[in-house]
Amino acid sequence: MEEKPLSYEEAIRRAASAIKRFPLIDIEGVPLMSTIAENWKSVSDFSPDPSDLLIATYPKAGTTWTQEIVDLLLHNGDAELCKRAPTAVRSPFLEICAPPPIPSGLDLLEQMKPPRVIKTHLPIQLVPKGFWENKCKVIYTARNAKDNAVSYFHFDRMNLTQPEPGPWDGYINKFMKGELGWGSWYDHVKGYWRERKEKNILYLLYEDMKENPRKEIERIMYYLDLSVSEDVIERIVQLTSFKVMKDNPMANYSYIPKPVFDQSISVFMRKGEVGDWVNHFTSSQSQMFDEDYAKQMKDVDIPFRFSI
Ligand code: PPS
Repeated sequence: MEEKPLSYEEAIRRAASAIKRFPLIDIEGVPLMSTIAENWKSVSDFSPDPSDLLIATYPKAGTTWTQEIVDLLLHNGDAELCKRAPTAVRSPFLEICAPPPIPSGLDLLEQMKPPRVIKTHLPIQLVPKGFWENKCKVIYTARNAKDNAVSYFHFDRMNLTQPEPGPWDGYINKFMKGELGWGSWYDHVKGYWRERKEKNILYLLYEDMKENPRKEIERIMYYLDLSVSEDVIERIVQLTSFKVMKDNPMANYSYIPKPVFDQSISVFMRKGEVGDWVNHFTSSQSQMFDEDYAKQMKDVDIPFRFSI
């Protein structure tokens, strides 16, 4: 008798005992989870179809939110259809590799027919060349550095595949030095910003999405050459609000078992706010961060906002 393929959730449950806090390994100057680094060649050789869409972000910048908006736009706001599978299956994470039987991002992509929506946290210089050669559309979402660091800190506490975050004070330093998984936030946001015009990248800011979701959803719609009605846009605004996504089991990562994401430590859909950093940075930490930020960002003018 033929065995039924494992569901994604069940595969993760079966691999849970092999999960650990994987160390980071340097790939071309960028620290990546060892499981990714060990499979780097197959990731780097990935050849997308020209119709594939890439959603690129630094971790915790609003990836899942952007993925949900795109899925709903592609399905004319059909909420039920967009609950057909968890985010990670609907829109696979290109470079992720985990112990078997968990399918890697590449495994999931292989089973799908283009056009596919693909997630990556890779900095622009590590994105497989095929995306540029095939002129794939790319949406980049960036979030202000302080909120991004806070969100990443809480995520690293509960994501038991990531290195121990250690105390917040030291974590800020690791963030500033680019020692966290996927490397420097500064290089990441600058890399995509500099190439956005030449490579036709739609560059979004989390703070703009929060302030005026309708406007940013429309920008995504135009970029994707889609046309949905006003009512559908309004529905997508509602369906992708923090509150609704937090309760959506296909978008809130509640399907990841506790040995991988221990959401009793911190939930994936934590706060979803702009400006939560004020509850974490002391005034001296904030000053030190601002001084370093001014140096690291002096050569670009990306309109980040730390409050709205
Ligand atoms: S990941 O693991 O890198 O894919 O995480 P990512 O999805 O990029 O980031 C998670 C943070 O985004 C918040 N989030 C949202 N904010 C506002 N509205 C919506 N709909 C939304 N969905 C996810 C999520 O709560 C995490 O931020 P924090 O600040 O930790 O709450």
